[in-house]
Amino acid sequence: MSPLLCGGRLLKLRRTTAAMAAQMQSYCSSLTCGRQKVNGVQLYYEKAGTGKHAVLLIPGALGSTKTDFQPQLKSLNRDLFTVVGWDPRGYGQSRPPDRDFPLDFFERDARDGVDLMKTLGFATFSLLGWSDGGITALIAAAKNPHLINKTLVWGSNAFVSQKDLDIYASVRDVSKWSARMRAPMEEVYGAHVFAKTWQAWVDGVAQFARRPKGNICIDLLPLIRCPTLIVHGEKDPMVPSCHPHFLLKHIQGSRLHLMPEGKHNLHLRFPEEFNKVVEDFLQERQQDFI
Ligand code: TYC
Repeated sequence: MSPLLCGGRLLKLRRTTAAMAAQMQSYCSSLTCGRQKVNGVQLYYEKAGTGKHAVLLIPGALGSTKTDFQPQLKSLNRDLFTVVGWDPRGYGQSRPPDRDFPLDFFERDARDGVDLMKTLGFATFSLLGWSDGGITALIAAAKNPHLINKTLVWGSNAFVSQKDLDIYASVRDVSKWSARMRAPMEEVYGAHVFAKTWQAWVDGVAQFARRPKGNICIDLLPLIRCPTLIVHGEKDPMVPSCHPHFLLKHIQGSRLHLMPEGKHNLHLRFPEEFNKVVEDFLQERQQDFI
């Protein structure tokens, strides 16, 4: 092998490494993470992009920005949006405190999320909430109409029925889950804390079934005034399709977008399709949303 060829290879290698470093730098320079004290707790968050339109991502039960939203933080348009993912109190890296589930835990998460965004300096913003995070988003939108531009929820419900109770009971014992399903949560919490906190969550949401109509946030739905998109996976085994249809009926001017192949985690399984739905919805002019 001639020294020239060898040198050429070296140069190419150096260039590739430099290009990768530049790419990494641009990814990291617009992705920051930190902790912010809000309502007496330190909340962990990650922020991507520098766009004018601020967006808060709200994770599902026991979820966190790391487990639930990496494809969104990585790929949603960074020139158009500033995307903030956070770990609600007691979840992910917002521990301590240990998580508990009093009857007002969704309201508490809604207040924390809104106050986090205010503390980070955003005057108005949109909400993207998955599953439990969608419930939190609906409550936050209803209670803060002057702050929230748009709301998008998926895999969410406004009440708990007997059918939901049966599904909760079937997933309460995490030792019956597949190792693949448990792994991301066990990595965050450790096996023991995960199992215990998940059972506490199941018992926490089951409390709503004792209320009239299994009410979580039914009364708040008519107060939502911002454009609202409900996304649902037609193959979601956790959240029966009566739930998105109920939200559609009770949220004024809302729309339903069905993903035929989507299950509960449709945004992780089909990130490109999902992110496109999000970007199109967030960019729509308010007056075009009917
Ligand atoms: N709401 C849960 C979440 O936030 C998902 C879930 C729904 C779990 C129904 C169990 O029976 C269930 N990820």
